[in-house]
Amino acid sequence: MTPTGPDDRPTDGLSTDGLPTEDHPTDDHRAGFVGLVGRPNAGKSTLLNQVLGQKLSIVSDKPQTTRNRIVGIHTVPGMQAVLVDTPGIHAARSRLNKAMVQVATSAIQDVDAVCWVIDLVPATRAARAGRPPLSPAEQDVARMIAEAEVPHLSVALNKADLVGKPWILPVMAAVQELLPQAVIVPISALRGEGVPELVDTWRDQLPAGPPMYPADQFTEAPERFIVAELIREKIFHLTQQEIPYATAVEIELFEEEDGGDRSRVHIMARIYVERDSQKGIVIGKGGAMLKRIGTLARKEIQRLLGARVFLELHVSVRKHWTSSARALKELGYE
Ligand SMILES: Nc1nc2c(ncn2[C@@H]2O[C@H](COP(=O)(O)OP(=O)(O)OP(=O)(O)O)[C@@H](O)[C@H]2O)c(=O)[nH]1
Ligand SMILES: [Mg+2]
Repeated sequence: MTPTGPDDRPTDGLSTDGLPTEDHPTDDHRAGFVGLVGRPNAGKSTLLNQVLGQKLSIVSDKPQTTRNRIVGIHTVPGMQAVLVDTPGIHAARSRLNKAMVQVATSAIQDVDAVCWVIDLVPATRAARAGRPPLSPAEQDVARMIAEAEVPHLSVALNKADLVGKPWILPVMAAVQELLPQAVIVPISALRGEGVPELVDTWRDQLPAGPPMYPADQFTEAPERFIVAELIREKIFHLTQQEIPYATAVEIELFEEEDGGDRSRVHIMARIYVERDSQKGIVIGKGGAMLKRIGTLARKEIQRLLGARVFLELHVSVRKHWTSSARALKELGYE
């Protein structure tokens, strides 16, 4: 006998004929966008890379490393979480920095769930000293999130590997007080601890729906963009003071040789700085600095492309590019 009455309707999302009903999808596959936001240097890009299990977004120990919205696609059975890495939220003065913060604030509006990444190191240090764990700058981020009325919120208390466990509790309490709806997860984005729990939280928060990207696609970012970023990362690692912040990288040539079978890729990139003195530093004595940047970048680009890479770097001065609307547009920042 087949059940037909309203009371014995199957509850597994299937109609009696086994086809999906409109309000009960056949499976509970989840798909949607998770925006990673927070202060500069909190570990957002490290978290993105850890979840993807591969390097997509560049990372450095200097703040304001990420300048663009970078999409990483995490596909597992039952879920596709499209992670949106964003620049750190900070008090911005230059046109470049304002554009960066704009990227982050608009990402908050555009996603299904927000994950606020907090660096536990300064937060626990403040707690130990009897001060409020969240700095005024972190509280500004909380306010921004609260005002955006985001549908779902998780908070990743990051760098847990660097702090004493008992001191995480006052930070949790401070976050919970500001944002009672937040699901708080202590993690180490670097080592991966707590990250599966965080991903489970996202799964619960994302809407039901089919995947939006093919399962083998891990990003929306073009290869050229990632290549330019990898070069910029080496400049962040190898130079100091204002140099990283005065630098942009543009790919001028990206040519697959040998009939496009990817056995060798010829890349020409131009590094822009704002002043002659900066150009001298980036090139270095006898070209030594540029050579170091090139050697380190080439290794990672080869890994990314799975091909031998011939990398040519040039350095040019482009005065005041960080404040020029036209330059920012051309360099992909506005
Ligand atoms: N020990 C430790 N270091 C971490 C962890 N997560 C990130 N870091 C380090 O923190 C620094 C900043 O990491 P990023 O991932 O670049 O931070 P971000 O939030 O993307 O920074 P911006 O792009 O500048 O906004 C790097 O030196 C990372 O190696 C962690 O869990 N533990
Ligand atoms: Mg970053």
